[in-house]
Amino acid sequence: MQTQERMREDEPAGAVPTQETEIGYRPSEIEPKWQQRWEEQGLYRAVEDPTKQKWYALVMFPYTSGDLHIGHWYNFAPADTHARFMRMKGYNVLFPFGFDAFGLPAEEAAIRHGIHPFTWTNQNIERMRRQAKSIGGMYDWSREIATHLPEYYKWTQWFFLKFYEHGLAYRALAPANWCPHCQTTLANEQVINGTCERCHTPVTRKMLEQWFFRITKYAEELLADLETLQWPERIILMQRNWIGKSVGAEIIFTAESGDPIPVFTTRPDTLFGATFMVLAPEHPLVEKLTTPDRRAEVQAYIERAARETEIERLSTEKEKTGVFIGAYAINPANGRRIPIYIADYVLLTYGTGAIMAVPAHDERDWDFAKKYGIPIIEVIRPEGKGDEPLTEAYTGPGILVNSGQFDGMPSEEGKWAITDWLAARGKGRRAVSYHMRDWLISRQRYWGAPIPIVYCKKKCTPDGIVPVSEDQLPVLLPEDAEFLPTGESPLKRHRGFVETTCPRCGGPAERETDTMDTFVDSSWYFLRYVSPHEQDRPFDPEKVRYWLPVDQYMGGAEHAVMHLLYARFFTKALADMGLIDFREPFIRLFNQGIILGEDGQKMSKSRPEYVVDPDEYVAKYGADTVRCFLMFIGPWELGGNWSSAGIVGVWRFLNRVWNLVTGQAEESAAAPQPVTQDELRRLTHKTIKRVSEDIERFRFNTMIAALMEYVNALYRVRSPEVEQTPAWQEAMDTLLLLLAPSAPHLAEELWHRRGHRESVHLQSWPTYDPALTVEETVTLVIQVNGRVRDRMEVPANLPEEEIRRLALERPRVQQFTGGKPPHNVIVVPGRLVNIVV
Ligand code: ANZ
Ligand code: ZN
Repeated sequence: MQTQERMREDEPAGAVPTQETEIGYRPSEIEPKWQQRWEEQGLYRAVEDPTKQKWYALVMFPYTSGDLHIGHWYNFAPADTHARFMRMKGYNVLFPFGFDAFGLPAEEAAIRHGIHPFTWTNQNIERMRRQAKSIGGMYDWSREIATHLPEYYKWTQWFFLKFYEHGLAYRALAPANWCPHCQTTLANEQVINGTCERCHTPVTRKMLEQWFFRITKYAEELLADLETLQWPERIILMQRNWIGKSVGAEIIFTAESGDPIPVFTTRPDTLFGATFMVLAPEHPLVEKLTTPDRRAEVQAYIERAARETEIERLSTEKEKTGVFIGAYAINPANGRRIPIYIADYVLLTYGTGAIMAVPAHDERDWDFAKKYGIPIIEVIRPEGKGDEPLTEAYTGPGILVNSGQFDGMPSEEGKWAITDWLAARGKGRRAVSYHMRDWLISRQRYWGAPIPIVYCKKKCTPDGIVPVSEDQLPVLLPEDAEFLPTGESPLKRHRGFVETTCPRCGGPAERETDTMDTFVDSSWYFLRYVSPHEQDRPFDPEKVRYWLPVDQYMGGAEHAVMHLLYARFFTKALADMGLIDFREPFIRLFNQGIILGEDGQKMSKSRPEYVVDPDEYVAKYGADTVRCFLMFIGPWELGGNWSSAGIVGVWRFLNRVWNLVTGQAEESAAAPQPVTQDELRRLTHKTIKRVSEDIERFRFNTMIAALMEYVNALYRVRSPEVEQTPAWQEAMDTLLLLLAPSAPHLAEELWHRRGHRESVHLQSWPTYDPALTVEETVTLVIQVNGRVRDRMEVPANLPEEEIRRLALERPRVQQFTGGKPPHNVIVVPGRLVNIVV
């Protein structure tokens, strides 16, 4: 192979193809050949170069589930095309690849097949790497990372220690989302409509000592900086809603026992109408305030609520239930004595876990008050309403009534007047509340990075929590652990792992046995890529300064509020620690759509006949065809249906390119259309313009369509004479350059066959001459039976057939032909059309 290649490289540019070209387009031969050669030449290795503008393009690294499926391809192939384009545009492009390798599926597969998660994961990586290479992407494989390797998770643990040191990691007893099937806790973000995002089992709550990351500290900045991102509007909206900022007041009620009970409300204007209070069943004051006669009933209710799923608790359909705890509180506005209840519709984890209930102006409170016979006092009256009793809660704005000195004030003004009045008396303040909760990161499962904490038995720190010292990292995950799910971490039963000594006092200690949520691993992987082999630090700060932030991130919309929010939080936290000097990781984000099955339905394992295996198509048509077909299928953000007929069309197109460039195209039956060099150059330059603009805007489908039109036009004008012209030679080279990002192997092979020595992927993106791209038009005179009847303006290069069709369709012409088929139509290019009837 190599000697043959060298011979060909000695040929002059544009040389007549040699006998080797007789074999036709065979991707199965050229694709592996070029992949190997590119790798040997280190063609895609990214090196810092301060003289060049950098471009960090990133695809979301795949989870090591076993196979690269068509959805991965749909992310990776167009992303690669864009990255290649940027490189040809002169950017210094970093385009790395890696594997997200910890997590539950590995553990489940291990249990099912009796294979160790480590083995299972490594086998999958082998396989997926091979598949990823078959795409022909310009990945810099020297930078590959995998999150389950000690060399990687050492730094995940190091970041945990940094977070702990800076008060951003803490341990707390908290009601955790608990999936009874997966036997582990879940982050709020992993609970979808009250069910586990993995197995869809309804999630329950369990009080557990858990590790949290204090993401709420960044709630405001995470919200505000959304404005600076070039992200899909939909994702920004989802993050904004997830963070869920509410503006209102914190108001301090006082129990008769003297205990203050702060509440969060968005409606301080309704304070005079608060006729009862509700605490979350898990609220710490419940135990203290409940009177002995109410204790049994209260206890039973608490137990019932704990068994309820989130769905049941939040359901608006569900009848409101609650229990009076026997205690009363004082409304700070009017001194009124109001009863305290517990009810499951108040959540411990929002606001202060307690509410002032205003039945006249809140629907839930209304239902509750009706059911338990609690007074309803109207305090907001809409314009024009009299003092007749309410028939339902009025939740809109209005004028304050029954509100002492605030009567007559508009409710919006009343909100702040009442809050400021309370604040002056030490009974409240303006407050905001965020729906986002701190990120629960501990998992009671085996296959994750161990949390680097020990519990000192002598309690040499106040809480007995001692971080592992940095030089003891990584805390290795023992390979010989039993990993059956029991609800406790499998590491708990591994004595060799658990028993250790305290890094501080040297006394006996036990290790934390929970592992970290895999989203911790993926919150910083984009930093690791810039210096993946660093042994003594997570990354080289100089290289980070050069490459980061990521210029273009590309992946699925399913990560809207988990990965994308966590990575933003990590970035801000690291910036505050002085480790990096930017505060947003991903400047631009693109979410590709979904590839559906041939029948327009989602591909799923339950209908294997509709699941497309990309490997099969690569074997049949080559990666270039699969790449181009995926791009051609529809707008990238929308996706489309797989079509086995459609892919054949794209396969034919690439064959036409092959035959055209190698000179193997068959003579067409029709005579070639006459073309001047100028016209040919116009065609070429217009195509450059279209293709450039389309790739820039991720409009891959119209980009491929433009190339197809270009090839069709070239076929039409091709003749032995035209093929000798410089304009044709320009067209051939341009075609290959424009095709290089999309069909990298084919373009490379043909580029070399045309006698170029250097890789097509090292060439500059072609530029167009604007003067050649303006549309030229001519005015044609239309005659019917020799008499001028009409005129029309058409593009100068419009084919004769088109001119004929347009002329016959014109109403003026039809008047004179009576719509009858003409006897003859004569076209004099650039001048006139004569219709004979
Ligand atoms: C009194 C009030 C009167 C309220 C009224 C509303 C209407 P958002 O917009 O979601 O922030 N609330 C506060 N903490 C809660 C908790 N832990 N569980 C359940 N509900 C809670 O909602 C804020 C409102 O939700 C708060 O304002 C509070 O009810 C309730 F006419 O306070 B409001
Ligand atoms: Zn100790």
